[in-house]
Amino acid sequence: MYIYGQALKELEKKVDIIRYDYEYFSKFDSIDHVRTRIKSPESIINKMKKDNLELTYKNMIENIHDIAGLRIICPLKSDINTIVKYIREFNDLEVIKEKDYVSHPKESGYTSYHMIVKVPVIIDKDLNKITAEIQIRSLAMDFWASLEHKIKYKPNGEINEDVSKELVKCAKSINKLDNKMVKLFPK
Ligand code: 0O2
Repeated sequence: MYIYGQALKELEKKVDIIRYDYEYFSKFDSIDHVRTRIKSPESIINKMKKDNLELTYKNMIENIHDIAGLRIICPLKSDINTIVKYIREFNDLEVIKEKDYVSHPKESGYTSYHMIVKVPVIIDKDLNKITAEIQIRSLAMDFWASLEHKIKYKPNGEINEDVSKELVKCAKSINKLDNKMVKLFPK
């Protein structure tokens, strides 16, 4: 997993560049904070099983694109687009997939922008292109998503339907609140 850790370090350097550049020219923060994680072996195996993949190293490398994950949390929903544009501009990052759950929220109400990128990493003088996932979401949606994720993946199983419906309603309210905040804080 060392190589994924290196990929995340490279991505964090890019985030610092974005942060510095944006703040210098606009005098606003476009990034509240950043979190990184390396997917646990258990989660990797679960995902491979869910996708009906034979548990081989090759299948893992080729199909599991979120082993290295970096999450960028923005104060406002409108900052998400700004960050996406910056990421696309890095010549040495190859964007291989994008999912726009901001324009098209998931059924759960989840809104976020996901990008799968290939990050150049030099290990022992060899250049490697490592796949990583970048998730960009608002502070308010991060609050919802973190709790919802915890509730959904409770060790003692399924959540009941009423709680599930309430969570969808909460996500929709947060989305409305996010849109209101964008109007109150035009940049
Ligand atoms: P963790 O611990 O965050 O990694 P794919 O096969 O990759 O195309 P997948 O894996 O469903 O399809 O990808 P997708 O839809 O881009 O979303 C994967 C990740 O987004 C999840 O990772 C969550 O982090 C986040 N996510 C997506 N939908 C929801 C949602 O409804 N609620 C919350 N809270 N998070 C969501 P993991 O692997 O679930 O977990």
